Amino acid sequence: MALLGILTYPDPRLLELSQAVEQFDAELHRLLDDMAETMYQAPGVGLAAPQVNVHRRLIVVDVSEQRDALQEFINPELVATDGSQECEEGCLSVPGIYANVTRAEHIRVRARNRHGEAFEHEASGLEAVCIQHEIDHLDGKVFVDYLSPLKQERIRKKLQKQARQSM
Ligand code: GNR
Ligand code: NI
Repeated sequence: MALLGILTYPDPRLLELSQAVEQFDAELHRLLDDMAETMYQAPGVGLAAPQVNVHRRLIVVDVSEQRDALQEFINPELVATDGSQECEEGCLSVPGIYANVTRAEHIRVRARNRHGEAFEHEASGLEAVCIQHEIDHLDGKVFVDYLSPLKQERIRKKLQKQARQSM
């Protein structure tokens, strides 16, 4: 297994639209394993492939206390949503920034597992927030996009400055 590098906002590669996974092969399994290791090491509750510069539609999620309930979703799609909730979100690609975002409270996701088998899964609360946050990454979107233009500009400047100082 290997730790993968995580892209940082406002890297333009985070804006790319990810493409569907078509091959459920050993290379995919290695990527999923490496993404899980990277998520646990960070630590984060989810990770989407484009954050590690792989522009394919796969995400890993673990919102459990014990960090022992890994979920993998390949080509995930929201097939139903209900209600709304506000949650303070963070993102491994937007380090040190936290802001409230409103999303659906309950969701139903359709996806494939690592063997290519289709399944559906229902989620609520933080798990639902996390899955919506990860699917956004697949569409080139980060939580900062939901904030006011002024807040977006402040975050962009702050992270650009940090990136310069770490060179
Ligand atoms: O680790 C993460 N925590 C988090 C907290 C609130 C809402 C969403 C998240 S996802 C984030 C990991 C990440 O950046 N995934 O893309
Ligand atoms: Ni994120």
